[in-house]
Amino acid sequence: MALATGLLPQAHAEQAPVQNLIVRLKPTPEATREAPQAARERLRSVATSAGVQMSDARPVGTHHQLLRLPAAQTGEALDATMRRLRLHPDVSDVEPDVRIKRLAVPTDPEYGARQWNLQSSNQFPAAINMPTAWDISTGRPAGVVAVLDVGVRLTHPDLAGKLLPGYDFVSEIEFANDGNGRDADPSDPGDWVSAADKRSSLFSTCDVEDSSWHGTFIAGQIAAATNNGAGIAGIDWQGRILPVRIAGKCGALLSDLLDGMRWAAGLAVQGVPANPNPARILNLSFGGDAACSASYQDVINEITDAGALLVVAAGNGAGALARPADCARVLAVGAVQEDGRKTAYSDYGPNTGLMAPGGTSARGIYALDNAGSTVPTVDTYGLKAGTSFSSPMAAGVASLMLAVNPSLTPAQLVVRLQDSSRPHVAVAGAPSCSVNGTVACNCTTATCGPGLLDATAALQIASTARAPGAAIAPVAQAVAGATVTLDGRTSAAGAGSAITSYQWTQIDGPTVTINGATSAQASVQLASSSADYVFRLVVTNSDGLRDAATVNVNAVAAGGGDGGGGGGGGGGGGSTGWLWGLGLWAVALLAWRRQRPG
Ligand SMILES: [Ca+2]
Ligand SMILES: [Ca+2]
Ligand SMILES: [Ca+2]
Repeated sequence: MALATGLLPQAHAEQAPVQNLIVRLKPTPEATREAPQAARERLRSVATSAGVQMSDARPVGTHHQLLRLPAAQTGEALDATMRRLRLHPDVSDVEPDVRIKRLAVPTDPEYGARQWNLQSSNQFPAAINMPTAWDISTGRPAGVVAVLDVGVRLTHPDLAGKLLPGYDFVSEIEFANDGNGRDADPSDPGDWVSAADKRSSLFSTCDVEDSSWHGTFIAGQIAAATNNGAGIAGIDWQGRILPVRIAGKCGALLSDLLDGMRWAAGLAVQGVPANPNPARILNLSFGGDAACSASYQDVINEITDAGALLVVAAGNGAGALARPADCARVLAVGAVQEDGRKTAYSDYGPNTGLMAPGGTSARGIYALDNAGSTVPTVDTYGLKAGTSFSSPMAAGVASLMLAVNPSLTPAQLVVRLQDSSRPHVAVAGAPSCSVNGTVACNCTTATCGPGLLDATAALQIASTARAPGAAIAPVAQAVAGATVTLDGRTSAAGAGSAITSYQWTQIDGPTVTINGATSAQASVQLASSSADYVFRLVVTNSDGLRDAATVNVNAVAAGGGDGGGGGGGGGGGGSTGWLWGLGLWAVALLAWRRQRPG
């Protein structure tokens, strides 16, 4: 008792001067309830006999009194005063009256003034409730969030100590703008496209624009140096950013992007040294107009299986989700404005993973910037709006969830972020998003997915033992055309709970019918040709909590095992494959523009 109350605050006492001590006297034998005046006089005589000067006293609660010293004390003097009191036979316990700081409120000067999106949803309906989330966790030093973007200004003072060695995957020198192809320096040299650039055939399809400093901005949103008395607060105070440069002028090449994603998650990329700091969370605030492609989904499957969650921007076209936001197993984040309505620009749809603040021109998101319109100059701060800046908020919160519970899988992170989301806000008089998506509108789950990102609620359920654990038995290599059993019977219900439903869905591969899609065990008859499939199981327990797991099924055609037939087919497709590659390259340049506010 006295040990706990005496020792812990003493550490604080050494840091700040203390003028009051909170003292409890042992009860007098004759009276159970001592009058305040009598208690005060007894405290005075105790203090005098203990050799401690008391200038005043008043009751604190029912059993304690506040003993005011004539002057504030610190360090050894304070320890000695407390020890003398504690040794007095009439004293039950003593502790210093320290100032309790809310450690969870960052000291960064722009936090209160500009980072409305991190604050209480009581104040701003769209805000993500960071202050009470930071009371639960401020992250862990081992946390790694990859920012796949145009690179980062590594010298920005509000990123000091927050960056891991990254890599530059931009392979085409003309677009890379740093004088070489892939290299170990992911710093952002600027991604501007000038009018003169646009007159050349190489850049003729690009937009003329100033450098965006898009990756620096996002890195700061997720993990700016916090409590450093400068600039902004990051969401993850302890974790670090892995800068992965995948775009230069005019956007990213799809192949560079996919290689960058694999490397960020710790997977091998030919010709590139292994990444010693694999990220568990990847933020990708890039999008395009095409639907999710096979190569994209394959890489997403690989990195998800490796334990990394890909968090992506929904897109700024005020329409349906496109890749990567429409790919399976990603968390696609759309943008709401301060009052909780969907922004006029945000893409949306029922497959939106979450909504989070994206800002508007009237009230933007504030983070790190650079003053240069072409090459970098002074490191600064600035405002932006777009789904590009909604996604990093979810990525930062997911990183904090891993600090609370490092065993969470990507699927578990998504489910818990969604289960903890706040309901959409209905602003009186605003149109419904299902009627008109090109103005700010009221979301429903049918138009904008499960709800609004809530950091506090997400961290509260990050570690709950009451959540179920979905588990699927691995499927050994299957034969095309065969019937395969999907076995989720080892799924756990969670403490004190029972599994109330199973739901199997297919998320990749040729479409097949799932028999028993709501049972613990399901089965599918595979297509007759070789194919790779991914199936997903969501279990819900009697507490209404969910968990998800996925299983890969790789089916080969019977009789194709000697490689003869398969090899011939591959060779025949070679020339068209090469042409397809060129086509992708062109599509990549056209479609893989950085998402900008609409
Ligand atoms: Ca380079
Ligand atoms: Ca470089
Ligand atoms: Ca700061």
